[in-house]
Amino acid sequence: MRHSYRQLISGLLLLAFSAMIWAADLEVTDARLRLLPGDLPAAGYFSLSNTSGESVVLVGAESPAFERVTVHQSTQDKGMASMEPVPHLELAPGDAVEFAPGGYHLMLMERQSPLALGDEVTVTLVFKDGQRLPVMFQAVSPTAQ
Ligand SMILES: [Cu+2]
Repeated sequence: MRHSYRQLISGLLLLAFSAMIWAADLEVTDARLRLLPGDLPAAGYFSLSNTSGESVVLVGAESPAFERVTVHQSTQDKGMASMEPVPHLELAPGDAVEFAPGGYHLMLMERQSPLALGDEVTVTLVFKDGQRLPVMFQAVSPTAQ
């Protein structure tokens, strides 16, 4: 009994340690969620930097607060604004990418419950190698950049 406890505890410590390494390798700052009225999708913006020695590939995101979250890129074609899904977004070691109006963004659809300005929402970024990075986004007004 005592033996299996010890194994359990060292297993947990190992888990905590790997989580710390992950968190140190990927850095997210300025995470905000631009709310639109009614059932319109919300847009998620942030900066992501890869401070690890290896490439990472963002393959998606999910949130308990929304039914669907997708990675999008806004584009301009002959003056027409549109957007397309981004199934893979690769960051080389030392690279950073900005999710901002007019470019990359998270599109969050079908709110599960009402959200107010200032609320905090967890969105988990999912990477190709299985890393999952939970990020706290703050709900901001539709006019915020
Ligand atoms: Cu979009």
